[in-house]
Amino acid sequence: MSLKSEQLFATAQNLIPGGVNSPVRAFRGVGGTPRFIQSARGATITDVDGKTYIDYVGSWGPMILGHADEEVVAAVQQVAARGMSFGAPSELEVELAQEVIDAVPSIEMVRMVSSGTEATMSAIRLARGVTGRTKLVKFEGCYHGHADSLLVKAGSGVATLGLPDSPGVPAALAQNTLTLPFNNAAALEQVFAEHADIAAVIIEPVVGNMGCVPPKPGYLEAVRTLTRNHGALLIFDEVMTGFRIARGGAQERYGITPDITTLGKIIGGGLPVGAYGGSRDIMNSVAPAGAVYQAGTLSGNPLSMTAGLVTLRRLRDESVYEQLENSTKKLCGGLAAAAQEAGVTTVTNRVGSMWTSFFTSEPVVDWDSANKSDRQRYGKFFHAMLNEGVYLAPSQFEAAFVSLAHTDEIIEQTIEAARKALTRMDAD
Ligand code: HOZ
Repeated sequence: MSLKSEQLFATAQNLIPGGVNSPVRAFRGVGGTPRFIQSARGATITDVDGKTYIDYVGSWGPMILGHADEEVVAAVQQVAARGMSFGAPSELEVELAQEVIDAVPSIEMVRMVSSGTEATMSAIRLARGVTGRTKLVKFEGCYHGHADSLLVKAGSGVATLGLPDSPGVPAALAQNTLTLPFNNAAALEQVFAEHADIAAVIIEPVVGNMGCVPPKPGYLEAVRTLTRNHGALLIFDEVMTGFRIARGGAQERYGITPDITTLGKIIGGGLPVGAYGGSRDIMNSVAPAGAVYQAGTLSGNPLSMTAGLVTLRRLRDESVYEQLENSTKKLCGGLAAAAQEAGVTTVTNRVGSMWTSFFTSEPVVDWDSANKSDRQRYGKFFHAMLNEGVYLAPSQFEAAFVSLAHTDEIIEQTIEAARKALTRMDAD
């Protein structure tokens, strides 16, 4: 029973569109009532009805240290007592900028904003400003936030709700976004042959927003070469992958240098943040150094900077990535074996501590193959896991995340829960 969650959801639906402040949370991808969360600690979250779950959403990526990490909480409390926002520069912004620049190979200068959406929106304006070109290339099933030019064949909540595009996006704007299949270099080559006016190609180098979909070997290299040869900028959207699949993100893991990188999630340690960065030359085009305008009242606020700084400093130790790799590998191996034992066909994709089990029999390499997944079966699995005390993403088309608080014991408990859930899901 989730009585209090049901009551809260009923009330919320009268007050907030769909009862939630971000669509995927409404459980429409899996059915049922969203759990209203009261608290979280380490690898677990506890709902208002007092049920505790092992959590693989991790606030959609930021909680790499686990929830309510003591050091992060203490630092944020201390800083909050000295003032929560100044609308003027502070030392913490300089420290976080330095931390990001030291870690992310292609970033020489960085600008802080307040969300991933703001970061990608600003990165695109910058690319257009620098190149003097208009068109943008994105990939089907990739999601880069909810700015107008990016809500075309997008993943995440848009895919979950089955919305092709969003009303309210002017056709004139959508026409400037060219959408191609992910993992298909020939399609990108062709689009460059047909359009001379491409300012930028924006890509999730490892997609998280149609579920976890890795790049095929050589694909990112081809994207880099094509963009360079055609004078377009390459934007890596590392909001999810930054400090997640390696300290320096996908660009470190795959050895590719983008022109502009967007960040978010982990760099705010659980508080609202986004960032975009690149070479000194490109970033000096941003106001007030240059003419491309972008601003924000809460940008670089001391609370987000502090939570981010404490988090990133803890991630300096390379062994954390080894731990994440090993625990997620163990988890995904266990889940795949449990599915096989139960006679349930799944395909599990993983890069570092990002993963998704797709309810399909074919390799998932792009949106078309992800979209072949059986959403209803995912919904059944999701609820069976919830009954066993494991909270997964309430959509087939979202990545799951392992944190440093997911111990071996917690991973084993999850695999055991999956054994039961996969055996019982069709009976429920
Ligand atoms: N679309 C977000 C994840 N890819 C979900 C955001 C949220 O609901 O918090």
